[in-house]
Amino acid sequence: MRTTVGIIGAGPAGLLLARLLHNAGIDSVVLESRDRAYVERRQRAGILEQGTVDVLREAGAGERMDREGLRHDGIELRFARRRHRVDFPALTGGRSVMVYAQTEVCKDLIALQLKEGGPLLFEAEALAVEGAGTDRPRVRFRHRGTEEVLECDYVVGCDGYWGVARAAVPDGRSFERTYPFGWLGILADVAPSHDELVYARHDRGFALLSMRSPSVSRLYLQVPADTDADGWSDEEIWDELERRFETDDDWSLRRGPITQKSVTPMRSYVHEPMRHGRLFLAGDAAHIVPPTGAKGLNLAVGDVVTLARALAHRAATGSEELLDAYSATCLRRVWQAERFSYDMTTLLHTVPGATPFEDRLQLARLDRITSSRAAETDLAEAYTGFPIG
Ligand code: RFL
Ligand code: PHB
Repeated sequence: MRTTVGIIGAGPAGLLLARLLHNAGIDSVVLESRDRAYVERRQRAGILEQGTVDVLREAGAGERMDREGLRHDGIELRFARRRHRVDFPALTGGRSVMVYAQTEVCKDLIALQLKEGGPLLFEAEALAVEGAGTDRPRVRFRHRGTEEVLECDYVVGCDGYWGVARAAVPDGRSFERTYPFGWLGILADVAPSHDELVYARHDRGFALLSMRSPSVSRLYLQVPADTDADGWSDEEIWDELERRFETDDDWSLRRGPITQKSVTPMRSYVHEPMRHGRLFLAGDAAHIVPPTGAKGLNLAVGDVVTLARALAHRAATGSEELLDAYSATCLRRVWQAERFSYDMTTLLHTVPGATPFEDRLQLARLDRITSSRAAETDLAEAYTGFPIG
């Protein structure tokens, strides 16, 4: 098998890259180790930045998103039983975000790829990237029990944190931080208890109220990193959420049947550089952020937009200038998102063993954000998104 761009992984990064390349007249093959149903059901991100929304529309993948996505003009910060709304358009000159789940973005992109794009092979597991430093990089993969080779001009590792592509970038350097807590996430068949996301800091730990649709809620609780989701009964989860979202007014939490629950560990990670020869890394394959800033999917989108532009420039002019700049261009935005995600995480989570002094500092940071327009604007700008490229 031969193609111009071999893409490993059919998460949002790989699928959107294939779509952007297709629109630019560049052929590609996507290899995905899981089956289609698994990829379409994996519960993950829920928030699209304005820039991501624009990219999906321009790529011709925004039709259902525009019909079913929910535009959000703000979030609520909740602490010390108080509520504070951050008004995005007022603080950022009109920017907002969209609630449209990653599962739906992936479903839309898969349908388009199968209808109009190049090959997308499910149950095709990449085993290794070979010859990344040569003109003829290859991906060795296993498809339904048979080992095969995909020969490419370029290979892009969009295979997430646990993928194989990163191992083929030698002499790299990685930067990592783990956190002593994770998120217990639930999906529940109940209308969201608030019309915008609520980020709550509480002495018992962080909680987040999000949603998937007007009738489906998505909620998270900070829990110790080694928590078993099945150790929490539905009633215990609702009781704990109620405590952490408590306010002095008459706000109340709606309960409903929980249809899914799982625990996500939290990690910050960056691999530099994001390229070796003709192998490029994009999305979670190169960097991870804790979910508190809602940045992971949006970072993946920024990477592949930058890469698709560079590959189109190479095809049109023969110049590798933009490909050479790819890693540095992406990393600048990546580190801004790392910084913001870290700040949001440490702002809102309680750390086991924190001193009373550290607790007070955390409340002072929240007080600052909710009383200074400059501090609040900084949060609103970062949340609604850093420019791509
Ligand atoms: P993905 O989505 O992990 O996709 C990688 C794909 O590669 C496949 N794969 C392989 N295929 C072939 N051969 C191999 N050897 C392979 N190894 C792996 C995998 O099966 C998979 O299909 O990476 P990608 O495309 O870079 O996308 C990144 C995003 O998925 C991720 O950053 C976000 O989900 C993070 N995230 C959030 N991001 C946001 O922007 N906003 C949010 O609100 C948000 N909330 C979240 C999140 C992530 C969460 N979890 C579960 C980590 C909330 C949670 C709870
Ligand atoms: C989600 O809806 O899954 C979600 C929203 C905001 C975040 C993280 C996750 O910061």
